[in-house]
Amino acid sequence: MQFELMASMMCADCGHLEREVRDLEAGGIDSFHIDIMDGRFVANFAMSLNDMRYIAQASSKPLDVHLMIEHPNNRIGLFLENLRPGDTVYIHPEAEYHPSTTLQAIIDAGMVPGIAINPGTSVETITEMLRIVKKVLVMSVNPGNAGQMFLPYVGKKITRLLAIKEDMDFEIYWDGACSADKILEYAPKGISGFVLGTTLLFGKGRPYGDILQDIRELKF
Ligand code: S6P
Ligand code: MG
Repeated sequence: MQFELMASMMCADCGHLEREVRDLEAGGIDSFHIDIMDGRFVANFAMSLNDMRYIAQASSKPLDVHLMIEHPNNRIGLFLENLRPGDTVYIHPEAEYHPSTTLQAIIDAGMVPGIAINPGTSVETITEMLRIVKKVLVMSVNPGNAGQMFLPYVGKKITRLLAIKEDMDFEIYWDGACSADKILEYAPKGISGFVLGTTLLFGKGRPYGDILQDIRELKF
């Protein structure tokens, strides 16, 4: 079964960020998920522009930048100028007056455009954006924190997105409380990748490579 695994770097040991990046890369992670928060769109501060820059330099793997900031268009250049073509940038349409303008800036810079959608955001309100994005990051927890419980009502929205993804040409990614049983259930249905945080990858007292190998060897 083909699917991508992304490491949620806000869950990593930030006192040893270089080692964390190295160990995750050696362990076979596909990309680094960077949660940028401004304390306004969400009531938390996670990673910063500097953390993102540092990880971009420390690794050759793609970055998956999840902007949980108000009005990302005001600052989008700061992020884009520090990324490589092919890195993904997700904005929250709920946080922007003109999300399609911001998405166009991401496309023009050569990055992969994505939207991250909150549990309470319906497919109807984002349908037009599905025509221009390549990736949809479905939040299965409310944004702002790691270590939360999966919100089961998000499952219905995932089913609806899976039904239209081929026609509208986008891929679906999972963010929040990702467990092995969710990968077993949703990878065969067509979810392209999963963000791994405290639920499955970090703070387990096991090498990342062993955990990632166990996930790759799940019996579908
Ligand atoms: C939440 C953020 C996520 C979390 C991730 C953590 O606002 O966007 O990327 O870091 O969900 O994973 P877990 O397994 O601790 O929920
Ligand atoms: Mg995230």
